Amino acid sequence: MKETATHSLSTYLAEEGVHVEAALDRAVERIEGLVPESVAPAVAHGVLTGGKRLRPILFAAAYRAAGGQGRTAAVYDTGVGLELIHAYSLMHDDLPCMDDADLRRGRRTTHRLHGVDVTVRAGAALIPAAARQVLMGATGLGLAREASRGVAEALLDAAGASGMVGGQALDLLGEERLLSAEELDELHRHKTGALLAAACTMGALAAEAAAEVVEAFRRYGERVGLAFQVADDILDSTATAEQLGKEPSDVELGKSTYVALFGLEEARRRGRAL
Ligand code: GRG
Repeated sequence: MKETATHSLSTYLAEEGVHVEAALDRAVERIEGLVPESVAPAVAHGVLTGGKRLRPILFAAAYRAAGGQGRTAAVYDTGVGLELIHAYSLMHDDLPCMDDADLRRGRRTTHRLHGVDVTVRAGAALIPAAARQVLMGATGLGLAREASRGVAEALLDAAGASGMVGGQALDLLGEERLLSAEELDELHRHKTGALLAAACTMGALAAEAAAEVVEAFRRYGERVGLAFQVADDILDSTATAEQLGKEPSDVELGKSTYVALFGLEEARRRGRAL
């Protein structure tokens, strides 16, 4: 039973992933035409080199579950706005002034290949490009201007100081100090959870679902976001750099993790409960 569920999940992710990659190719081609030639290769590297593509897949799943009937290409053109923000956040998170990482998704990080200056610019260019991407995708879904704007606002709120950027600031301030459970939840609700929750909220908004349905999707996304972070911490403490495709690990960076705080078994229990 377990194997069947795992198998069907990986098949589902692979099938949805094909649509994500196609939409990202379209998005990157558009962005490459807007940024200086010197920055374009770093944009392509940061966005197109792998990743699970969870956020646009969650967006599409929420959109359909909330009754959305738009064309698949337009659904993913909208959803990859989330992935553009995610990509910039990873490119900047890996910079020497933050995690100073060599390896991401099993490959050299964007700044190690293209340089710090270019990577800062490429990441920054992705932020307005993501907002444009959502507005364009939502128009393709047939949404009126006001509804499209609502979907884009949900992304920008989740990406900004009241969401992911705020969480990253808490993370940087909390380095080398063991955070309390409340502080750790607060950090991850923003840093990782905000974008995952936004994927679900945006899907329901794009499907023009009723306000209470949108709220239910938001709450679901928030729990998925925290569960995701607990799982990420468990992997961080149990897998090798090679298996993770990431170096340095959070433990090596001296960051607080759910495993450091609760131990492996309790972290697993909390992840399952979420
Ligand atoms: C300077 C304060 C300040 C903010 C800048 C850099 C930044 C904004 C935010 C960083 C946010 C960050 C790195 C969040 C990490 C979230 C996370 C768990 C990433 C891993 O996600 P996966 O597993 O990655 O979905 P893949 O590789 O599958 O795409």
